[in-house]
Amino acid sequence: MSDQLLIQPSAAAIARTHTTAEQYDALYQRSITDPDGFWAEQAKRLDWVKFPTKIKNTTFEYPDVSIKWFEDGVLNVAANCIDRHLAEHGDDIAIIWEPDNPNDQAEYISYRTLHEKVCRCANVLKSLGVKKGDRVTIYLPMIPQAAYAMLACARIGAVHSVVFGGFSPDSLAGRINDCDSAVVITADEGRRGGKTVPLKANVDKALEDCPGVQKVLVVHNTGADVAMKGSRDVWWHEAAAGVEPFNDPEPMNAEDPLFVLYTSGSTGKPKGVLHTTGGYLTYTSLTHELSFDYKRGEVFWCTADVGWITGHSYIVYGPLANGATTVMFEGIPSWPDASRFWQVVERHKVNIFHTAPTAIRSLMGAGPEYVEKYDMPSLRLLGTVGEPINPEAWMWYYNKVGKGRCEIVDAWWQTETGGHMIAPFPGAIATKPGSATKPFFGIIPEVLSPEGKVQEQTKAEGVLVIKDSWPSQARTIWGDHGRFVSTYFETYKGNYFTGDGCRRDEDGYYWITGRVDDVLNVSGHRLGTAEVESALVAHPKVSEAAVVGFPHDIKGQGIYCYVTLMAGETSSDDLRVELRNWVRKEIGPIASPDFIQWAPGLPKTRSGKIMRRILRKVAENDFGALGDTSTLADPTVVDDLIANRQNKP
Ligand code: 6R9
Repeated sequence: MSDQLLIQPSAAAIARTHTTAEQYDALYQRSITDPDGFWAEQAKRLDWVKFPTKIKNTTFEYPDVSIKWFEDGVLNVAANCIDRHLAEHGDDIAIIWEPDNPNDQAEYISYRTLHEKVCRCANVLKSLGVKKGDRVTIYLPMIPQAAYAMLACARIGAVHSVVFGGFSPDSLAGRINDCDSAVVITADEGRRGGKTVPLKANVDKALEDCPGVQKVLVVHNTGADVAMKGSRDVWWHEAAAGVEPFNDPEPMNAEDPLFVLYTSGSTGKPKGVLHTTGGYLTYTSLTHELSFDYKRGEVFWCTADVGWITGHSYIVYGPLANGATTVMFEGIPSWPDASRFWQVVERHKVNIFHTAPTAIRSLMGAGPEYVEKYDMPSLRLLGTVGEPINPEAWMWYYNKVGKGRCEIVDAWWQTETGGHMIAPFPGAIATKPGSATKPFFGIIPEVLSPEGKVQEQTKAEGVLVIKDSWPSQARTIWGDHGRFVSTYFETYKGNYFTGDGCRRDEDGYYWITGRVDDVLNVSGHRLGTAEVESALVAHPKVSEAAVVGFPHDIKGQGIYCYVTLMAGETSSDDLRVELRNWVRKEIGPIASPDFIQWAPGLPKTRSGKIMRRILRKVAENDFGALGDTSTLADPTVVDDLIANRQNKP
């Protein structure tokens, strides 16, 4: 064993676990040596209209990548998440909705009520002309209607594309047009941290550039006075009152699309990651049960937004497929103060709590008094996801929030993987603060050198790839299968390339070190440097821009921008503020630059390529490690960059 801190599972976790340490080893081996047998058995956890006879049919062979799971199976995701629980568990609570303002009433939505709401929404969508295979964009705050809308799409076989409510009208328009949605679902306004978000106004603005959108379904949420456009805009509550509360779920092929979710890559254009029906639900339901050791009756709270994959898989689909009680929280961790999360845990007797390292670090920074007031005896397990967690934050989570008696589950995965890939099985795998530990069933991680050489030793460092397919893997990028193949399967042939760097220690534990491509992870949100660059150069005064990440205490990574102005323009602090607001408007507040440095020239090679390595080092204040600058077209720009490095926002 290594000398790193190793935290053994508690006696309580061992006593109740679904999977003991011995079972984990045996089942993992079986999942690798006999994937057909293993996954056929796991698929039985769902209700199928027709159980599949073909289980795995996949190849990572470049360029003929093809991924099919359960391909002759037929099922409906909404029926699995709702209808099958009705007979025995109809009165169980499916969703606890906790509003932004702690003085407002929570809502408790039973599976029976969920059924009615989803059926009505499904019928409304049909009445608006939505058919199987059509795309529907959902731009909603964290209100129950977001889950109803997703499940209603799944029920009628429409493909949803949820866009995070913090994205700007421009970002929304790009995502609507990319997947050709004819229907958008939104709300008058959203609420977050005591403020309102003008969602309907944003949609109106976005739709100026979306000629294909025919109908907008609007949730009456805050009651704000919003403009409704005659034949286009429809109030949800009015339409829902006029349709039947029953709807027969559409039988779907296991490989029919379930949803598209846009995520950032290393180019300026976000990718529409496509997930399908049978494999996605089998895997998210299995990981939800095993990674959290979930048992029926427990209250499960994942604090993500449904606009991200974590919200899709572990607020909506995984938990509801398992008949769980899932908490949906409209608010933020810091409002009205830094005890808001703990107040909600006590109020709803949450057993399993799941959040992101950025939230943990900021609450840690707010001081211990907020969390110490709360005993939280209901808590049993704490999850962390979205970015690497530093051991200090891990220990704070373990000691202060979990009071030293809760298991910590650090789950590494991605929008493209659909569900958890590397995570400790509670009660079976000892944890190490900062490590996501061991692979889930069916997952074969491999560490390669950057040049692609397999690292044979257990102890190794390099890039992380996955050697074979798993059921909830993304199938393609919407409308651009070539980009799917080149992004994930071209660099390290025969493998799925994750874009992450990683270290494997002598015990075979995986430690994710972060992205090795031009993707930033700011507060757990993925953002392409190229997206921020194209927003900057869209400003009339900007001629060129280069964006890099730098280590940030709370956010994990911050955004550092080098900007070259058009000839004749003068730099000023006012212009800095203007550019920062411009980027917020172009993409959304999550892309707000931390630093903007005026750069009369950028470090380019003679072939015109920007040497980002140098820009990263300057942003990190690490001038000693600039490396070879002799290939630069003009090496003197580096002195100017160093002299003008920003250390004040
Ligand atoms: C689920 C999600 C994916 C990227 C991924 C990696 C980082 C996620 C992590 C983690 C270290 C963890 N990441 N979980 N890094 N430890 N437990 O976040 O999906 O938004 O697509 O981001 O996030 O860099 O490649 P997504």
